[in-house]
Amino acid sequence: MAFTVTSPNVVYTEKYIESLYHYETSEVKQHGGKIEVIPKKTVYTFKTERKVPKLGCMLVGWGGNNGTTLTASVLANKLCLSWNTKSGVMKPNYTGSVTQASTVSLGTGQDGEVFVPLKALLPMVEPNDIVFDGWDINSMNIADAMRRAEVLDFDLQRQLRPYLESLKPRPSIYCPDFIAANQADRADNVLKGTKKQMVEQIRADIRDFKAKNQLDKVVVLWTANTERFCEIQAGLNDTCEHLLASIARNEDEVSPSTLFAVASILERCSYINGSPQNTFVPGVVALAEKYHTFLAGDDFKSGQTKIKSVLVDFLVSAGIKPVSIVSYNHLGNNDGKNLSSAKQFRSKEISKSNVVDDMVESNPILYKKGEKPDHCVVIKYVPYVKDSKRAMDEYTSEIFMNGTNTLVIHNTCEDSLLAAPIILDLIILCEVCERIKFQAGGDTKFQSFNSILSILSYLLKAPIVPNGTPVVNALFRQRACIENIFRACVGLGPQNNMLLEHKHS
Ligand code: NAI
Ligand code: DG6
Repeated sequence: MAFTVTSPNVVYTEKYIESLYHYETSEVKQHGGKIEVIPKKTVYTFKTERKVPKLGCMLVGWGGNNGTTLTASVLANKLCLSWNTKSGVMKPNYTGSVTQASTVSLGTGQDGEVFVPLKALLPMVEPNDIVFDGWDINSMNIADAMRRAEVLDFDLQRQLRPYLESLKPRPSIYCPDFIAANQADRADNVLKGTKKQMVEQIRADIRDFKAKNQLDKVVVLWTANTERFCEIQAGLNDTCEHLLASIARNEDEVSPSTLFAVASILERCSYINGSPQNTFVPGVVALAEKYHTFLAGDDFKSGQTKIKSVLVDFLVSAGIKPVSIVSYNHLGNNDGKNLSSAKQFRSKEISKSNVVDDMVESNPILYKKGEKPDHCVVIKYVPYVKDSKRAMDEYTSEIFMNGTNTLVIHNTCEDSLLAAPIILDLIILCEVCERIKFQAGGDTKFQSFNSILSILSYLLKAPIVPNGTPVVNALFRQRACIENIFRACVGLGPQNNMLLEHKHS
């Protein structure tokens, strides 16, 4: 599926793909009720390293449903296993991964439009080559934890067991106050000592993993329990100096996830937050900027929210006005158990609730300034359904001549089978971004993307963005951002869907 671009603006050297790219945007000025638009062009040079590194990923919460499902599924793919079910023999795949299972159009050839996998746009790490490791406050090995998750078919588990039995999560940082009290009985694999000592241990773990597996790079990703929000206070976590001093003083309000982020940054590893809590306090962001490492978060966008970020975009951009969105869901896995506690539910409620803001604000014809649809999010813990989450959504909209339209969606799915390919995409896309450098306009030096890697927003419910950057939640705008930036890296213009070449008479 490899392709080359033939253009005076693109050079393939042994080490890099270099492209000269004309970025077109517009500056908008508003004065006295008038809007003036000034088209702008900036010349960018992109330089992407071609060598794909040997990549390791360390999962915080490795023994959970997501961690075990991902590790086991990648292994099943790598070993090309097949397994029996009541519906027949199954084979592993990467369905649900935007890098592995979705395509992009390169243009039209003699036989029509040519599509390649998104992963073919730039050299990317193959999922089967990623080495996994991680931490968990629970000591269960990955084979037993996979069984506890009850996500994968028994015959597949049986075949994977010999490979997974020897994988044991490293002891982790446990501060009971940050996750639900109902998680206490899992905590039998915890680090002792001060917060500073624990950060040092996590750093040592990263170095140990890297050395033992001869890895070029490690990405660290939080897929552990949702924590409560931590407080942001001047002197505590508002600057990197204050945050490091707070860790040295063993301050209670520094959360385990923040400690993991700090350890990762200090080891120059990108850190991804798959849960909703506010790990990225200002001190963490400042530290990442200081050490030029990437941060991405918050909270995997897997099911109900992904649909919301398509449906509301469709409605609002069709000139229809959603006025009430009610999102109810129940699930019976350990994530649901943790979220049955008020403070942890509140973190999730916040990340699930802001996802339509940009779409609503984009349409002042439908919404007055500050007006929002009613938006209610409910999560209930029902142990019997285990990982098979049920999500029920009701969208009520105002239509033509004050009519009403109500859409109801019922979505049943194993939560971890939605999340695992998203985790994979986050890791793979984050890594390729580490190899992209660019020079804009008259810049003399090449630079990396901003430490807050907003290009990964597509995969995240509440994307964090650099200060002053618009937050985009609309799913296809987010996907277009990934595709068009990667196209720019190989000297191709953005996908504009104009098809002008077919509109001549
Ligand atoms: P899980 O509860 O099965 O796994 C979490 C694991 O983290 C558990 O094994 C637990 O022992 C461990 N853990 C808790 N605190 C820890 C710490 N400080 N250090 C290391 N390990 C720790 O949950 P699941 O289903 O795997 O989800 C993981 C996270 O991903 C949750 O926060 C969830 O809200 C989030 N998420 C999941 C989505 C999905 O579709 N599955 C989508 C969006 C977010
Ligand atoms: C219940 O909402 C539990 C959560 O962890 C979700 O499963 C997860 O955040 C996925 O949410 P969504 O909205 O993307 O389906």
